[in-house]
Amino acid sequence: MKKEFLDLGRQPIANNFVEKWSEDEFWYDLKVVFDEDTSLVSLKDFVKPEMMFNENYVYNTSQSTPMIKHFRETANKLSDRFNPLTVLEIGSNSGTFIENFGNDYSVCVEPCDNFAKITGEMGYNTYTEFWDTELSNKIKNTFTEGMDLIYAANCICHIQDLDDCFSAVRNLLSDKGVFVFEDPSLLKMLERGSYDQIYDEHAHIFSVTALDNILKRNGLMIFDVENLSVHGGSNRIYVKKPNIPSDNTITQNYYKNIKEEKDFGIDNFETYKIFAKRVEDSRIDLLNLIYDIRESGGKIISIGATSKSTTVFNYCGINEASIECITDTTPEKQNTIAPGSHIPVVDRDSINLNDYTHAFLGAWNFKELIADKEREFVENGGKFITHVPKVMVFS
Ligand code: JHZ
Repeated sequence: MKKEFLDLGRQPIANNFVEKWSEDEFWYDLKVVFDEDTSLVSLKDFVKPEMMFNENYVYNTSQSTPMIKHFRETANKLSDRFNPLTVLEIGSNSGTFIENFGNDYSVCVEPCDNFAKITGEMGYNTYTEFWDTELSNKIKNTFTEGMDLIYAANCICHIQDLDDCFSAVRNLLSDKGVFVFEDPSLLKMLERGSYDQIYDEHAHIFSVTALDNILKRNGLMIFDVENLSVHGGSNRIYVKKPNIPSDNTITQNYYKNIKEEKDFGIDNFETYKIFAKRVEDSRIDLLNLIYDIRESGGKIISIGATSKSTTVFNYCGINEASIECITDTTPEKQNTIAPGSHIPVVDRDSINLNDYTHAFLGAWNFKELIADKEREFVENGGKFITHVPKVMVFS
């Protein structure tokens, strides 16, 4: 039984950064539901995957130095712990994880042609397709023993049909195989009020509790959970087939996470109603703050043209009249307009930050890094704005 608790209004495709406005910009209703049976939080209406993940997809993990380090460390950790011979990555993007493994026994799955081309050129066997049972069967024709490690980062929560996704994983895991995936944490989102984790690509926001329920019904079990700081708080979930001999007994971390979520009320619809009220308050606070800054002659810029900021700007009705432009380090996002809000996106090096009094952190998850890079802005009296965990100004 799915119950709606949040309406974030009409929204465009979160990563559809285009050069100029077009009349056929796509809009959909961004509403969020809670499933009483599994405790899964999902979008009420999904956007067709091909509309989001195609040859124009702009989010590139190689553009983020902290994420390159994150994936190198993750690859080393998983190699040391599981010593996999065969590795498959679902949603391999520009190859920042898989490049840490040799290409003889590694497979990439990536539906966005622009990124599939990159890992293909790096010598990895790349399937330019969406992950599903059919593809899993196809790969099994070549890798008959199955894969020792199936990994995915910020990808499984993009997959709308989780039952098909997990049975495809089960089908392709070798006997000693592990499935490891990481996505933003629902608990962290609820604690931090970071409603901007919700956008078209995130078909679901995962709790360990909901994953536990859905994996179990697909013949898989969680044996470990790690809490990560990336992307504003993520969980890394370790999964295997039950009854398969393995050194991986269920860890205390698994029980700790389930208990923390239970204590927070992750399985209780009331929790989501409280969150929805907080989101509404956040919107009012942000609009009031922007109004006050503009009234007193301030000028606002935004840093990081993120998927998250697409949700914030369109939910709050923020446009160029309030925030003059957005800077982003990704070349493909520069000299475009942001989805829906149409705020221009520019190269950081093309503007003087000191021309602005305030900088909104669209990439609040990189707050420390950005504050460190932009010390001069603060020294000259500049201030940052964030809405996480609440709307505030700081320097
Ligand atoms: P960042 C992406 O969301 C999309 P986004 C995706 N759907 C997903 O699931 C999540 O990640 C987890 C720029 N930047 O990582 C680079 C600067 O300009 O928060 C990026 O464009 N200056 C896969 O889009 C953006 O900000 C900087 O100093 O919300 C950050 O995007 C830094 C550090 C970043 O993900």
